[in-house]
Amino acid sequence: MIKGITLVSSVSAGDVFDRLSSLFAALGFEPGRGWTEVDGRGAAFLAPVGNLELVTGRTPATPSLLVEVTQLDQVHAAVRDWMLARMRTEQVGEQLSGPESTHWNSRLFTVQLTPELQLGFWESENPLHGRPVAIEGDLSAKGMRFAVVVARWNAVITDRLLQGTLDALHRSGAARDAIEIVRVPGAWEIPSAARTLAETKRFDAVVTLGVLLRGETAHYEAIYTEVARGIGQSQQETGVPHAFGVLTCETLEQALDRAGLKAGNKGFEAAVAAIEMASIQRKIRQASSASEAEQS
Ligand code: DLZ
Repeated sequence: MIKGITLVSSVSAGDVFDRLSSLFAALGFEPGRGWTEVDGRGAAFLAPVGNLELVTGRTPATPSLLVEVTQLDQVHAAVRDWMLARMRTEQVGEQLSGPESTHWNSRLFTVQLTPELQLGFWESENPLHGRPVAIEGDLSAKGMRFAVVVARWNAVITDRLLQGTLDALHRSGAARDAIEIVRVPGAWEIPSAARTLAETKRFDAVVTLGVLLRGETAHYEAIYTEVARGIGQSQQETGVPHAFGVLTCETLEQALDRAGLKAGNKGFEAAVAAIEMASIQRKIRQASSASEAEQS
């Protein structure tokens, strides 16, 4: 039901109204819906978030009107420049404080814009303050199990992709005996093997590796579509993350570039994605069990 908070501040003269409006616009406030009538005007300035804070037991932050910003020093410089262009230097010194540390792990400066209107601009010293909390995967493969399905077709490339995958898994902490490699004839066979492995539920993730070359494969599109669909379907229906490391290239040279020569190693990248997704799944499950436990 609550839609927002509005703080109304009366401004004595029309020119002050215009000057403050220009300052707030310059600082990046989104303009809201204003109004004009015969005997007065209103201008609204919107911030992405607002809150009403009640405090007891410790000294509240002052002033009571606080604007949270990022890059406090740049905001301070902008306010200072704006004031210097309109008033004497001594006056600026009296009305604008320098940024100072607060007792609530932040830095703050204040500005007396009119006799009635004092604003505080502040920035938290915690860079994550106010950021939405998100579940994100780690890149540690310790304690995880992986299946790697690799096509033998174009083995000169797929062997390099496999090396990249093993490199990423080992460097991220996966144990040697926690990785099972399954070789299949060609890309076409990858989905079926990936699905059989995923259905065993012995793996945290499956990495699929193959190379389809358009120049050498008459029914390239048909194979590619089915391989991509099959791997995606296996992932969705088994719930086990599948990383897609199947290259589709015009030429062998392009494929070599993507297998470690010039454009990174897509096998390495697929393994990193597999680790991250396995970690995300664990975290989502942990968060769900924790919230179920809380509710019961
Ligand atoms: C048949 C075929 C062709 C023409 N091209 C490729 C390719 O570029 N990459 C690949 O991984 N596999 C290819 N294959 C083999 C098929 O994927 C499949 O292994 C065979 O058709 C047997 O089912």
